[in-house]
Amino acid sequence: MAGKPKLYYFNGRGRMESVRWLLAAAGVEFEEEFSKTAEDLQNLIKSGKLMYQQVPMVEIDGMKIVQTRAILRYIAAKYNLYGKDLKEQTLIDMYVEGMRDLYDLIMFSPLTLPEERGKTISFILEKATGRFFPVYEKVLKDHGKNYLVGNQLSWADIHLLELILMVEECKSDVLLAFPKLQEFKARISKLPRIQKFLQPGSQRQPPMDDAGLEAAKKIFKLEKGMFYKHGSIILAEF
Ligand code: P9H
Repeated sequence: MAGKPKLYYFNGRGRMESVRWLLAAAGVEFEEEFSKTAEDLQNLIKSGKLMYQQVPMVEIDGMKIVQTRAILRYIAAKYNLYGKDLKEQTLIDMYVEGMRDLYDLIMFSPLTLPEERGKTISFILEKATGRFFPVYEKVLKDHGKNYLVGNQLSWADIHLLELILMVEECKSDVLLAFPKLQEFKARISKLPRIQKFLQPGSQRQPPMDDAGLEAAKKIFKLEKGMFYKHGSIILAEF
């Protein structure tokens, strides 16, 4: 019997949070090894376990999977969360990749310059309500089913709930204009495995706070003068 999957990352959401969500929704228990310092990460790199000297990395089924999307796709396919055929899989990819465009804006927002933060949040909310949420609201309205694809739970549903909760952290009443998404959120949150993951004490990570940001800066050597460009906004500079 293979051991539990083991997740290698830092003690925060970042790129690994979607993996935690997907494993929890699949009912799969997992262990975590947190890099708490730059030295921890360097030691992990020296171990040769990281193909690109980067995390996230997940040890599962004798593999050391890196690249967040590759990790997620493997888990989705392995636990029957990736549709029943190629067309459903492609629909799920379309939904998940769209969600990820918005998700990455939120994921990097803690790294935004403090004076840019207001503009970043406004940009996130504008894209959430003007581009992304309308798509998923329409899908649920048009087919009248409980799930986004094939009337069964998939990776797309799990990622959408995670994303909805993250956007609500930016603006709590953001779903006011999206009644189907409100119903969807209530329904999916009540699924036993997800309900358990949403309870305090689970391996779900809270939003990044200042201490977490400082830790991430040190671990990943996010130094002054380095910045990420995403679309037309500078996301972070130190
Ligand atoms: N394509 C931390 C907090 C929030 C968001 C991202 C990073 C990329 C994938 C060390 N890993 C700041 O960028 C840290 C990747 C993986 C890959 C890393 C190095 C990141 C973060 C840590 N940086 O999708 O998995 O960028 O290992 O030397 O690159 S995560």
